[in-house]
Amino acid sequence: MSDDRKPRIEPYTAPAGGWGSVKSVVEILRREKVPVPSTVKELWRQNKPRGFTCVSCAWPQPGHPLMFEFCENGAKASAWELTSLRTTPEFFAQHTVTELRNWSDYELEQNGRLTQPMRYDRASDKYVPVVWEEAFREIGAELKKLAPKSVVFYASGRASLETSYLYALFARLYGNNNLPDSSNMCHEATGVALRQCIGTAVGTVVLDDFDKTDGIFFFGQNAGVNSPRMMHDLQKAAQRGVPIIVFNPVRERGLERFTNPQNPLEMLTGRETPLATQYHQVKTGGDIAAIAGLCKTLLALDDEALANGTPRVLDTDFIAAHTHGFDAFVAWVRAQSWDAIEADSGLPRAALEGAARVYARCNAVIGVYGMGLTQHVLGEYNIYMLANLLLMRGNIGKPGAGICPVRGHSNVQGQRTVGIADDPALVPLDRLAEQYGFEPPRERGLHTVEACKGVLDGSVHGFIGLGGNFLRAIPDQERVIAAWDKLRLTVQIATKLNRTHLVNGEVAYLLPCLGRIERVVENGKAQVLSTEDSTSCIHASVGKAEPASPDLLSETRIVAEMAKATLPPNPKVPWDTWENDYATIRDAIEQTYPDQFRDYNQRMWQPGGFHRPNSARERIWKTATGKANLIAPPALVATGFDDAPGRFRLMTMRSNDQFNTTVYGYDDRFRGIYGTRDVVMMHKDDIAQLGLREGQVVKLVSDAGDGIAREVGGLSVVAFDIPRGCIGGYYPECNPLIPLSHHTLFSMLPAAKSVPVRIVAEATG
Ligand SMILES: Nc1nc2c(c(=O)[nH]1)N[C@H]1C(S)=C(S)[C@@H](COP(=O)(O)OP(=O)(O)OC[C@H]3O[C@@H](n4cnc5c(=O)[nH]c(N)nc54)[C@H](O)[C@@H]3O)O[C@H]1N2
Ligand SMILES: Nc1nc2c(c(=O)[nH]1)N[C@H]1C(S)=C(S)[C@@H](COP(=O)(O)OP(=O)(O)OC[C@H]3O[C@@H](n4cnc5c(=O)[nH]c(N)nc54)[C@H](O)[C@@H]3O)O[C@H]1N2
Ligand SMILES: [Mo]
Repeated sequence: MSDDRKPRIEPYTAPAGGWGSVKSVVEILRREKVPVPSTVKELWRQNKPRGFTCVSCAWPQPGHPLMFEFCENGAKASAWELTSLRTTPEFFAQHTVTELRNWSDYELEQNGRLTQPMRYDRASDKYVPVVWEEAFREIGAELKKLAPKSVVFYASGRASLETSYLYALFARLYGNNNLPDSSNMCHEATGVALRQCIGTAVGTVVLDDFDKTDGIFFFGQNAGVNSPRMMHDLQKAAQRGVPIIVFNPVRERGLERFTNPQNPLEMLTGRETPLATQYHQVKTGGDIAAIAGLCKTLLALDDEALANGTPRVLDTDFIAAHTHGFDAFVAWVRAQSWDAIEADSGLPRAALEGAARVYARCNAVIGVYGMGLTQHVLGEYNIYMLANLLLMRGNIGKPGAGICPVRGHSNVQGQRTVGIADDPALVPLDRLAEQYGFEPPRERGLHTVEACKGVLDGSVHGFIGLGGNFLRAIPDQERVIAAWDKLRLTVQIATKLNRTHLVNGEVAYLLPCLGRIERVVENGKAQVLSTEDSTSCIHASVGKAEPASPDLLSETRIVAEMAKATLPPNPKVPWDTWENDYATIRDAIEQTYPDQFRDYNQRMWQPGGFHRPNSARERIWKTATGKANLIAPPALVATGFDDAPGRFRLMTMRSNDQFNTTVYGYDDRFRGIYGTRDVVMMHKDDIAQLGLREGQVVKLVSDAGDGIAREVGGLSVVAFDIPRGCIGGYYPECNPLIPLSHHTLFSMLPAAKSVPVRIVAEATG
């Protein structure tokens, strides 16, 4: 496995997509030992009406899909789930949990799908098989003994709307709002910031807007890797001559040029579409300054237009009718000097003026963003700034324009829609109270960072994980792991073994579930699930593949059974009906959210799904002021710490060969890094200045100044095209370097894209 890897650094010259993509898919099909014909049959059904929603990213399904509506990374994610490899009770009999902790993330998951419910036996330090009934009985008995406020119900963003609704209801009936989710590490800043400035928690763009836009501004999102189906929409736009302006510290190949692997002519002729018309390598954490430069230029162009009597550059009608805080924001922009903007963005004034001129020429602009904006201490202000830029020219609430956060997990947005939220203000508690005849908890629950703190201070006693790899995804993981075995109860619902399952509470269960591609039959009837994508479209997802093992249960049934074993009977909460007929769960969801889910059971079959109402799209602003708010930031730099000699801004990145903590392989093809993830990417002048050389082994040491020692060693120095003072390392390997306290100001989202570190040469060099 990992042993025969030969690390190699070599620039990648090909476009994103193309033959490299095909090769990479063939490689994973081989490694997962999947029968190719049946896998191709499944891939054919991916993202189609009556097919299944891809388990990888949350990019929408078009109403008229391509023949194969999937991408390289979607195919990898499907192969990962359809694998013929199995992690059986025999496997667990052969390995102690302590021994498995020495396996890499790759090796653990590469071992294949879990097949049977398992219970951790502390005496032998092994997982032993258990029957489902007994597992549910003991979990229920344990939960009844624990204080409800001390139990955490975590969700990774993959489980369906149906399962998520039941899960959130279970937590509330049990007695808490402790519903942290992967969104707390991802786009929570989006929810908080967009509610403040435009009065919705989600983006305003739908797929159709990409056909109508005449400018795309792209901040900190790596579409070629993390939402590759979006490349088709970007390619179409580029071919129409739409300018695509990118702000990213790193030159991501997927944003530069693309060959569509599904277009035979392009593949055979090697034709590629250039994508970014301008590429600005902003400093990590420099987007507030960069956008301030764009806004400052717009004001200057508008001043000129006023003086010359030519058409205004600002959309003054929109600003007057729809916005609040415009004058204060303008005063702030005018007060920022070009010197400061250039220094803090790392971009020359002329480059920012050039980008702003393109923006001023476009009638309808989409602002796209991802983790490059959210995962900073001033993450919410990054988003306010992008919204400010869009609002200056009325680019929200008109065709072809809007703000487009690209969500992460395939149903992460949907989980929040149906109640997975630590903030009860986001949930119609009164309606739940009436529907189910109980008094829901009204106080805030724990989000991810607080849940970790609760484990550290001993106030959390139980943890249920609906998917995910919590202990690998969080910051400061070594500290949290060290406290984890004080928990009384840990329950993990999962498809594959990961590191989180190897750190257990006193009573610990590993419950294997069906994946989304697999057939779900309940009460003799095939069941359907549904999900919500990045553009708020909700569609059915039909799994048809043969389950990985006859002993797997659906996530929906697992949640319902745990709830039944824990809660007193309540005739208004029909768990039995729900787990036997998922359409009745959708009826319950519709009853809780009648405006959002009208005719749910019918409309989810519409090709492309049905769109949830979005007030900002209609220029109705559900904010405190009743208007769209322009909000000025407190600083030009989003990092939340000062630069200092020897201190670097570390951004933790995803490779092209992973899905979050799932490592598919060790090649980051587009970045030219092969066979290893143990690297630190640095500007060549920084390497020289520190007296290091390429290939030298170093360690990164936390420079958070909080007195806690954190380091990650064994990293080879790679010379990389990245701004000076900024360095890159991989997530999750670098997570031990992120202090739990290093998070956004309002949403407590770990600031994984600018972490203060120092670089220290290791003796072995
Ligand atoms: N194949 C695959 N698909 C995925 C995932 C995966 O791991 N693999 N993960 C899923 C999930 S949960 C999520 S949230 C999304 C994540 O998808 P993205 O939002 O694309 O997340 P990242 O790759 O972490 O970082 C995005 C980009 O931000 C840039 N960046 C870093 N710092 C800054 C900065 O300060 N400013 C700017 N402008 N850019 C910056 C990085 O160079 C990188 O290109 O993808 C989802 N889809
Ligand atoms: N340093 C750093 N840290 C980060 C980030 C970063 O950019 N940098 N990104 C953050 C982001 S955006 C996110 S979303 C989080 C991700 O955090 P999580 O969502 O917790 O992690 P994943 O890696 O997506 O979870 C992978 C596991 O999910 C399980 N799984 C897969 N499919 C299914 C299924 O269908 N059902 C069930 N029940 N289980 C399943 C498998 O067991 C697999 O091992 O990490 C965050 N952490
Ligand atoms: Mo995410």
